[in-house]
Amino acid sequence: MSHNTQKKIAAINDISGFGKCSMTVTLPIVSYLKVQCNPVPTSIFSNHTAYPSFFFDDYTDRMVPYMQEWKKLGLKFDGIMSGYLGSKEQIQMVKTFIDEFRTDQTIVLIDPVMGDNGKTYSIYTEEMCEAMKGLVHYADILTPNLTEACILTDTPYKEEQWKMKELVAMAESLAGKGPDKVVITGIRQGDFIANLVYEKGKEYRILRTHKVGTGRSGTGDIFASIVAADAVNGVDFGRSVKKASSFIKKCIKRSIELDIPRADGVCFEELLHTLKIN
Ligand code: PXL
Repeated sequence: MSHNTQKKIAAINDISGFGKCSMTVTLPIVSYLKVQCNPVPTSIFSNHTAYPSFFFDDYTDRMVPYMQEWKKLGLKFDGIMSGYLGSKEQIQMVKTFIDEFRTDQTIVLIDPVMGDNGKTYSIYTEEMCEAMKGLVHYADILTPNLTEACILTDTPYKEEQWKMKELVAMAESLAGKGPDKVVITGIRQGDFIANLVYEKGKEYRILRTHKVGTGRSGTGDIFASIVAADAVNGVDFGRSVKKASSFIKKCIKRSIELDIPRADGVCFEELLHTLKIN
């Protein structure tokens, strides 16, 4: 018997008590997709940082002893994923975790959560953006939104009018740093939202869905959670991207019906049962 018989993903992320995002999204979604989800908390927030005020407790210095216990248990992970990281030290901690726990079989997904709509999130500094560039080298799968892809490749941000050539150049530049698979999400194209899917050795693809409503908090975390669990389950990358974006679209529609404020994220619980395992 071993602790490593069931598929599992170590999820390095914060816990935000309110405003559905990060760990509170990843845990249920990864579990629903039949993969054990093992949280590595980076910090605890009363609510995420898009609200005008929040309480924040940094967990960075507790992360090493936490990991050491997992080492003692001999835990091995099919996947390691990271999301929102609140300091440059936490970004370093993710590197340490990957160095300690990655095996030949481990798929590492880095969601370089840094900002949206052309702006960085409130506590994100220039120094952290630089540190995040270093973390890209550790990824097998990278899931930046358009803003994050621009920051990571030093490309000026613009809202629309992206030429395919420019988007592919960003994806290629990011893949050049290590990841085999890159998806740039949230590209506005008129009434559509597009994702650029880039896989080394394959033709790039642009996958579009009809835009509904406006952007909402936590949707990037839902996206990354589905893609990470699917990757561990052996689901084709393009299929997984399609599945994640159509699920998010349904969640946004339902959240509009229920009149949920944008910052509160999406009511994915209502629709989790519609998510396909493969
Ligand atoms: O959804 C990304 C995210 C996660 N965690 C915290 C955040 C954000 C985005 O604002 O503030 C604490």
